Amino acid sequence: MTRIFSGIKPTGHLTLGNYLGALRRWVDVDQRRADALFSVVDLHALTVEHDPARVRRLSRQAATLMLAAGLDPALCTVFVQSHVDEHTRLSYLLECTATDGELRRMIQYKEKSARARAAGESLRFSLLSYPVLMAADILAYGTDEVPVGEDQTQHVELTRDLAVRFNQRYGHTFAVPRATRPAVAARVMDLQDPTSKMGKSHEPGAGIVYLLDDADVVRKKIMRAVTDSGREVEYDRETKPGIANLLEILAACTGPSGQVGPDGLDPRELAGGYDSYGALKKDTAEAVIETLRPLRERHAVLASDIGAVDQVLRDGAERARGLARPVVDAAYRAVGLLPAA
Ligand code: AQP
Repeated sequence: MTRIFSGIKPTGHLTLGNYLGALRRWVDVDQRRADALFSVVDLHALTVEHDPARVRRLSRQAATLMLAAGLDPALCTVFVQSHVDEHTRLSYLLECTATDGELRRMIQYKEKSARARAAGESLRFSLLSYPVLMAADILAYGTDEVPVGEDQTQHVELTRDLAVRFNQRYGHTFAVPRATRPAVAARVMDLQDPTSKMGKSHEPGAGIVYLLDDADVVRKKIMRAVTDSGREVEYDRETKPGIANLLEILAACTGPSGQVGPDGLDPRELAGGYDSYGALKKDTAEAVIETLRPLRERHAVLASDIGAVDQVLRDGAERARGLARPVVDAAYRAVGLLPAA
């Protein structure tokens, strides 16, 4: 059976980008067709300055939202990365496989390090090595597919390179995974700056729709979205990034029969139905509100029984450990480390 792994970093409140670019597909498609593991990858939240209490709170909230979105522990494994030691054990071996040059070429590293430097902040070494830990997350489970948004595909490419290099040097140890992406909304952009992605750790959040925003707040944010010059509603990411973003969001939130479907409609076709920006914004706002409504309702129920969420995470970690340990032990033996007696 195909093995799938993917994760969410608890670096902020989950956004519409996380949902449309990743989470919804995990729920609608991936957990039903494969042996899928979904993780709150909390170690990745430590690569930048963070408040420990906030990371803890956001980790639990992310897990609760993943379940509220429809991940079903009877169908898939939901767990917290730091509960399974194999991730960090394997990460070190992969650090011994990766090169400094290939890590410095990662676009996310370049962007985040430039932002940190501009703010006069020092860089943590883990910001550079983070894609190696991500590779360990994936390779520890013999993963075949990694469903991710567009911004993560380069990291999955690196994971493939490391797996192939390791296998060639030390003998076949890892499955070589591939990235899969949603057909639309692979990169949801910030409503106030449609040339940069909607990122959960970006401040301030006026251009970001959070999954737990009230309907009124969602409506306001979308109605105030920055649009482009001209009045034609056309799908063109280059010349009309604001309108293209709204069309993509609308497409992703509106299935052919008015239902939410895994891949939604074609944003180009939708553009033809609008002769004003205002009407497009209004429909987009309502589509987003309806898409998020069931998730918000289930979140309220789950958040009132956090013991049940913690139990799901305990069971998930136990299963994940059982899958990862033999793979990571085999990697330790392959590189020449003496097995513990
Ligand atoms: N704007 C987005 N559009 C589409 N997909 C997105 N994803 C994130 N933002 C968008 C996808 O969500 C999954 C989980 O993301 P992550 O938690 O690993 O963090 P990230 O990719 O670094 O995204 P964020 O939310 O913007 O976090 P920060 O601000 O901390 O960097 C991934 O599959 C991602 O592709």
